[in-house]
Amino acid sequence: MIALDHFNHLPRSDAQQLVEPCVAIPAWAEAVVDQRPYADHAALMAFASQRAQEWGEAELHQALSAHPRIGERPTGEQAHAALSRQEQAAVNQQDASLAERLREGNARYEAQFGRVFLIRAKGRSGEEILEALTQRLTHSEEEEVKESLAQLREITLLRLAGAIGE
Ligand code: 2AL
Repeated sequence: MIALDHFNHLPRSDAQQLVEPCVAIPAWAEAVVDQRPYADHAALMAFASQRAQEWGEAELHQALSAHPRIGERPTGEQAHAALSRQEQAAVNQQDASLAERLREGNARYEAQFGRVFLIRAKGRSGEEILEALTQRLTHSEEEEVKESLAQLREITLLRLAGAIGE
């Protein structure tokens, strides 16, 4: 985590490297970097959130490349892989029944909506995630795009707040 004042003064490419793992939407990361300097942390978060409100279905598809399935913790060294592992820390990997139900749920979701099930995992247990997945299978496509984008915004802003402090 670096301080906002430090972020404000980083060379553009360094600032970009810091923000990129928050979400695989380059236009958003560029906008957040180019809006520097921020007067305070709240201004950073407000701008980042405002730009995230502009996302639609195209951005959702773009972003999913950096979000592995729930239950499939990435082993890679990339910054977003490490973040994803931390976010899924409360999903019990020793529970074989949970792992199987998540695998089945993910497969049903992907068959229905044609993309990976996305949820802000931080602070949620595996059972809570499974419950949300089951409920979301009852959604229409339109409701589900809206819900997935809301979850993507939460993940992104949590990652940003974890990367850049007060
Ligand atoms: C993720 C992820 O990588 N982090 C998170 O909160 N959720 N993935 C997902 N498919 O929902």
